[in-house]
Amino acid sequence: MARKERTQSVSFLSKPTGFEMDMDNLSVSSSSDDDNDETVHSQSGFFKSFPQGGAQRPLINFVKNKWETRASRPRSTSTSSAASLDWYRVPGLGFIASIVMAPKFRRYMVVYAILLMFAFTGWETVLQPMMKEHEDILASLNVDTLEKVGGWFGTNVRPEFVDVLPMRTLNPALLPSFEEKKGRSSRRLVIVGDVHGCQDELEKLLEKVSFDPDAGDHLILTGDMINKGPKSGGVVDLARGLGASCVRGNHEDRILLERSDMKVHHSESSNQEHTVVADTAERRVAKSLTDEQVAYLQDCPVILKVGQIKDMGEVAVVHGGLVPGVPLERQELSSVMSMRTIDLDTHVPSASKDGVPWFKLYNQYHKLLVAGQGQAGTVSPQTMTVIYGHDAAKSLNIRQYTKGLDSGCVYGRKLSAFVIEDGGKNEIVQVKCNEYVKS
Ligand SMILES: [Mn+2]
Repeated sequence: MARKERTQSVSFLSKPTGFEMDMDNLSVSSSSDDDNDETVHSQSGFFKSFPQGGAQRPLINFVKNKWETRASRPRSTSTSSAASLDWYRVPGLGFIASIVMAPKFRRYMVVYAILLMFAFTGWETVLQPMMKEHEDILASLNVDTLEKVGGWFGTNVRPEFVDVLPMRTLNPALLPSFEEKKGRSSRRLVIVGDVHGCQDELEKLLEKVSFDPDAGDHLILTGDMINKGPKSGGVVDLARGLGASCVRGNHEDRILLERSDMKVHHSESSNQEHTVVADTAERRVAKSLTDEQVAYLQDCPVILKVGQIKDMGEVAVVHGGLVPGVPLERQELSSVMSMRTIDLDTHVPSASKDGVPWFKLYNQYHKLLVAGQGQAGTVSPQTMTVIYGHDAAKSLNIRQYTKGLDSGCVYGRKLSAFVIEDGGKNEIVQVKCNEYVKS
């Protein structure tokens, strides 16, 4: 508005010809204000809407100097408002005032305020926590903190496990070759996440990748192939039939425990004092498995050492995860089957969903290792890529050194396969699943 007013006053001054001022009209234009500036030129007389109070003043009073940006509109000759207009006459201040009072400026201020608010909220809720977590992870891998907490996980004695196979190395003849070949890969590894008894979906997925053991394909299951879903026995039979490799998941562990528990109870059944154990869903699954199926599950190691894969380095398959910097031989087995998060002070893993995910520490550890900033001397400089399942909440989760494949098939989401071909080429293949369990 202020700018417009100025141009008006200029045009008024630059019209010396036909300059006839009707003093009466000038005096009745008292209603003129900011709002009917638009109507100025459409009205018969330009001076009609000229500010009030001019009637009693000599015309020379309307002549402006250039610096009087705002004073082109003397609203009233009364002393009170004349005094309030004085500040416009301070050089510079009038210019600033005209900017601040412009509606466009105020509109922009509102937009800027909203943008600023969004930026602040984003910083507070997303960026800052992310940076904090990253800093904490870096501090966690700093050797200086090792002494403070009295040693990290893996430096203490590992508990004994009975009836559990800790580790196995995959037959190297099954590994894809380092050289890429034309046409179909001569050897492929098809690694499938948590199946949980979803036999139909597993069959669909194998069909989708044209799985053929005779053509050099090998299937690896990342554990939790049984329980929850409808066909636990069927999945085990399918895996056995294909000569698939597997690792022990927390569900295999539980069902196998139920199974051996059942045996103990069975042998003690003559003892009348022993209470009858309730027929839980897990016990029903344990009962439903044949001895052959149980033998197959019993033979699944907790850690499957896959070997060297082009562009991936050393690869291992587990169900839950691995603690970085701890040799495979020293990993604690129940944690390997169940970990989701890790304590940043002590590096003790946990099945809890609350905390820093283990794979974040694991990836950062390897990045430092590769960058030559790791704890040289305490661990092998070799990297280890982990392919795992277990974490349906995080779903498919592919990172540089960790590949999470549990995409929640049994909850009606997807079953995922990580397919590695000759030359280290790899891809994810998925199929949709029926919902067997509400998540
Ligand atoms: Mn699991």
